[in-house]
Amino acid sequence: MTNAHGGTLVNLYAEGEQLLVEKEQAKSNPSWDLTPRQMFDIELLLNGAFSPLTGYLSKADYESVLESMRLSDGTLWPMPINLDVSEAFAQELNHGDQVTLRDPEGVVIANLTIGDIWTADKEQEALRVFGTTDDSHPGVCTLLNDTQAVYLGGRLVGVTPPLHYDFQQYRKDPKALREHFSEQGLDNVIAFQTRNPIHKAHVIMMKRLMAKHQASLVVHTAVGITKPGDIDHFCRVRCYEKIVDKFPAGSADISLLPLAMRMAGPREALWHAIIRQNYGFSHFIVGRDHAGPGRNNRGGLFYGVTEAQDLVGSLQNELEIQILKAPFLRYVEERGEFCEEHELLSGEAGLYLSGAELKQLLCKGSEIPQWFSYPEVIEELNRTLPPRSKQGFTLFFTGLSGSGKSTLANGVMVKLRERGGRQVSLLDGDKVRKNLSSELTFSVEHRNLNILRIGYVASEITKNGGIAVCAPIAPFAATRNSVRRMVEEVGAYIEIHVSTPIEVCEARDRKGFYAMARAGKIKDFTGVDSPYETPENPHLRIDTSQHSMNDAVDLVIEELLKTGLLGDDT
Ligand code: PPS
Repeated sequence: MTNAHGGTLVNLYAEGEQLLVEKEQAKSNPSWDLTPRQMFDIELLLNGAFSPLTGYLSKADYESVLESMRLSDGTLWPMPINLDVSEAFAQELNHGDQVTLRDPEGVVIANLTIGDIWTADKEQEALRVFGTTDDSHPGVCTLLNDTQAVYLGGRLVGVTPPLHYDFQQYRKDPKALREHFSEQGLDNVIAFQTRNPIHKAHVIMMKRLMAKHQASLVVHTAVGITKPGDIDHFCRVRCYEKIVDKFPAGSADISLLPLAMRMAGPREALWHAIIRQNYGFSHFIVGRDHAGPGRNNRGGLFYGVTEAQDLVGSLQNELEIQILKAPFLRYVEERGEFCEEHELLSGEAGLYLSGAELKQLLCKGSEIPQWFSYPEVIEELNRTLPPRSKQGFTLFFTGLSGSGKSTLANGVMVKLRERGGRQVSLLDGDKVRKNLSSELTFSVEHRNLNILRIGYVASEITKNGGIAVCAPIAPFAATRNSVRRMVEEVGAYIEIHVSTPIEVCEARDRKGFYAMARAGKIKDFTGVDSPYETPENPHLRIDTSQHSMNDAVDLVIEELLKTGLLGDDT
């Protein structure tokens, strides 16, 4: 299908007879359960948002994309899109085999006919796509830690479109949005990509571009995976609903893009533009530090603020969609208006609040300045984002057996309850092993599974505003990091290393396990014949042989007060 904007649109869904054949084949194919990230990718592959892709990239296309942001036939396409699967699953697969891809409930989404199978060089991919292997970059972190080792390329045939229950009135696939634009006679429509709430400066910036290009506007918001810690899309969409009437009647709309962002800056901006072209937009706004992941470990930006605008702008002649550079507006108090940098008079500084600064104000429960946003938007943000002192968090104690972590965790829990006003749950190592992980051994694999279970429960408690106090041994750094990432998607994660030396733990030997381990009666005992990887960067280290338990509890509470999570201090 073609229309005025966007070129040929791929549609990978089977219909009629072919659909019946695909459903039949799915019954005997090996199955792969798609992860949330893979669900977003496949939705956009199948509905043509990723046109001209007809499936996951072949190895040649993948390498070409990394090298030159183009498929091997020269077509612009900056982002590797592959199905990553485990080595164990890949072992059974060969070129030409079919795999059925299912959603987490087992519904058949698509059949994949495998073209290429290969083990990805992830460090190389990170360098090419993100320009760094620094895993404080969220895209790099996902790639290096969560993406499976083996990549599949191949052709997809869609069976069932992924289902969404939320905001259905705003969910239009590329075909539906193109048809909508045609029916409404909308020739010029600007897409505004965002993963944040919209405030006054954004609205004024968009109005300026709309007037200049005689265009209407769609807030085409990413609602798949965005940057960890972002305000969730439920709240954001409710905020967008409050700003639509700030535009001339009927000129602005909302539409949802189920995109798993990579936060790859310039490359990602180009990808965003191509996707919006596929949705039939005539114009696309590229922002400052577009799809930037924030600051790196040294406090600097990963990409230059105009790098994305420069890259996409330089490729304008290969794009059908017109690229608009977002002007950067500041509020000039003296004049009571927003100005672009070049409009500032000498001596005028202009006010600006970054997304992170806004979040800080909301977390402190501080007032948001009137010049910055609309009261309706602020009210909505306050409704969803309680101040930090009312948000959930996870307090994760890790340390050797006998280090005192259970006693300390219990003491802290009791103190928190004494303060009141918060729901506290204790996930102690022994108790979890009895109730949640009774079938698990102390092998590396089972320990990791045990800790991930604790992390899952802790993140659920945290998400719902509770305090999860965890006290397992958790000997492996990578697993602790997985828990941290899981929790940080929904709240704060505080790690406390109970660093009591092994000699002291062994001398205490309350349960007699050290003696049994030394005598070879227990195998894989942490610190004896199984390793403990010392946390590199915990919030606090407490050696319980150097402090009374009362003091140790106080140290933890003091640390929590410093973070603002208990409300009395910041
Ligand atoms: S892990 O590694 O985090 O999964 O361990 P965890 O679930 O916290 O262990 C809970 C308690 O199991 C007892 N125990 C052992 N610990 C370590 N290694 C071996 N092989 C082992 N076998 C039994 C031990 O008493 C742990 O409790 P704590 O409170 O740490 O002493």
